[in-house]
Amino acid sequence: MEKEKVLVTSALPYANGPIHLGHLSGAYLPADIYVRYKRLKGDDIIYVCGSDEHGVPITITADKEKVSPKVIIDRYHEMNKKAFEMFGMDFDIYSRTSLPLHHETAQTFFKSFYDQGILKEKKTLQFYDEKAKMFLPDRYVEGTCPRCGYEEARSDECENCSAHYEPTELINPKSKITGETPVLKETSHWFFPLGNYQQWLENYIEEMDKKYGWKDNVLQQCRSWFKDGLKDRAVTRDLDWGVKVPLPDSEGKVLYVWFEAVLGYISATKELGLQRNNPDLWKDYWQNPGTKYIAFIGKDNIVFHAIMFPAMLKAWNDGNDDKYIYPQNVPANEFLNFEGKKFSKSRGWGIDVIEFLNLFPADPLRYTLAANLPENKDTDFYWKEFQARNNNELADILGNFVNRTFTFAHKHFNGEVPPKGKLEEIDIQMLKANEEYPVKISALLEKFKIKDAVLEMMNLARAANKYFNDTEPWKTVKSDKERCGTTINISLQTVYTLAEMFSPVIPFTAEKMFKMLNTEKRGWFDAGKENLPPGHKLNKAEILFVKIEDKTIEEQIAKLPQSEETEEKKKEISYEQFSEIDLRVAKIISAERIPKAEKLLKLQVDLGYEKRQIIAGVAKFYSPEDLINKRVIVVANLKPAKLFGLKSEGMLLASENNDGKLKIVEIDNSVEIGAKVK
Ligand code: B3M
Ligand code: ZN
Repeated sequence: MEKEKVLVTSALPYANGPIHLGHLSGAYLPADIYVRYKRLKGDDIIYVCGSDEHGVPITITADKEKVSPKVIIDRYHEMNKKAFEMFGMDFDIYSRTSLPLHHETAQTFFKSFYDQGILKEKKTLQFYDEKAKMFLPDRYVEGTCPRCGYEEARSDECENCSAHYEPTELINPKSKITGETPVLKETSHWFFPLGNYQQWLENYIEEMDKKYGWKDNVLQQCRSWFKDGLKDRAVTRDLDWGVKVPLPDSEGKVLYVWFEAVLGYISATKELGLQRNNPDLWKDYWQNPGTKYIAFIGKDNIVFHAIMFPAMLKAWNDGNDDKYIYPQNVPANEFLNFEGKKFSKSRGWGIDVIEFLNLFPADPLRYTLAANLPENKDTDFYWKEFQARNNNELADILGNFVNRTFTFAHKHFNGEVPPKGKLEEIDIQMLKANEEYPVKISALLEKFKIKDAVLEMMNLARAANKYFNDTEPWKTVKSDKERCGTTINISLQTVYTLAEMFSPVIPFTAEKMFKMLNTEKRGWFDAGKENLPPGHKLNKAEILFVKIEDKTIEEQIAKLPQSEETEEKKKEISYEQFSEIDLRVAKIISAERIPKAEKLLKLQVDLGYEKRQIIAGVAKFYSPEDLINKRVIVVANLKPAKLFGLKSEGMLLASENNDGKLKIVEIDNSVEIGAKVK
């Protein structure tokens, strides 16, 4: 099999808080499994990651704690690095974007774009806090939404009604730093003309998908960006913290964090080369057309990795002699939730990685997360599932098989691999499975179907247990020792195959298995061969998995905040207050999408006594056809509002899950249109 040259990156986590299980499932564990497998296969691979140490969230945390951003990034860089180590991440380097090497790299890119005349300078009006003497980034300004009246709207978008507007439209803006009313002041920024690269990007993505099969969630997001048309993106900000803009007269300006963070992958590879006394190492990957570059990320980072970053690399390549490669695949995952709700630091919902790994070993967590990766849709971590995966799968299937095999080898064969006797069909089938599984699992891993690959690994362990049961060595040990030896020989070969197959997922356990087998890894495609000659001496067995008791899991569940603490409850109202709301049954007569408003649908509803137009934020959950003729409940006396410039006279009742999914409250046809709801 031909060796590949592979470069793998995982999104650089913000050094702004501890990573949690959701991060692991999104961009880190799948990449680690892939990398470990590739290494076993003998491919030439490097795996690069590090902390993203700039950006407004970090300065906000620093302000809150009244310390410098440096204190924050040092704290969380170390913490996350340690968490990744405990979790068994096999990075070649875990770098950081605050390093001078990264600043230089990012500035060189910016300078090249500037010198090529690619960047456009534009003057914009931006909020300025006269007391703090600084321009305020979007997240530093809060005010009342000009569309729906929500009072905690951000300066350019409202999370309540999803409206986007100009900061100048925000009502009653307040600086989050001083609480003062900011003024609008002119500033100028550099814009990257992403639109100029749209055609190229569309071709690039189409070609990559054709050749390598991109994931649907990634393609869909990209296509929706293309449909809207790519626009100029500001790549500078008025801020102190970050990579300085390398131009004269740009005091107080830094590169936009996303512009430089993606380049952090390159800087980290440069640092790796320096550590290995091979300063040109990075070129051998980033500028080698023979390298396959895979960028693992979570779904919220798709636009930056599948659109922005390739466009930047293209812009570099257009104007320089040294040429970068582009991501060959961007296998983005959806999100992992925790016990049915989104992870939330502020509500205490979820668990940090270090906290978890102080309680349980890494492998059961790795296995549980890997068996349930959010590859195509959001998934959940449940404590009970974690317990079940550990007890019923790792311990009862894999652990049990290894344990039975070793017990027999030590008790009846002097701790040595017994020779095989004459093979029966069942033996031949088991040996065949040993050869076939590595091929099958490899095909899945190559396609980033990691969850399916993990399922197959456990299937091999299931098959092995069945083989052990069906050959009944506890009987043959008395009646036909040679026959018993055959079972144990083949079982030991299978323990070897399992150790190697499972090692990308549960590396700590696999190490123990190799030690017990008193041998080393041979490499992925040799795993299924007969690796242990008769007479090979085994080491003594170790316990691979400890069962987790109900009480241990219940303690963890009990630690979660009760729903009252996580739910914000509204204040009591009187019956009169409630009765002021005019709720009516209405029929939806027509529904259509609103261009540029991804979340909204324009509905015409019949209230019996009149027809109304309602703009409803349900476009993500319903297509217009779904809604026609449905009977719904409408707040009929709600003050009319304008959304996206369209009149909205009323509101539909809908329920909202913790993950933000909306479901419209429906009522059946036996109820008349216009009926009052009380
Ligand atoms: N730090 C966002 C995140 O942690 C961002 C990723 C950067 S990748 C270059 O999700
Ligand atoms: Zn709003």
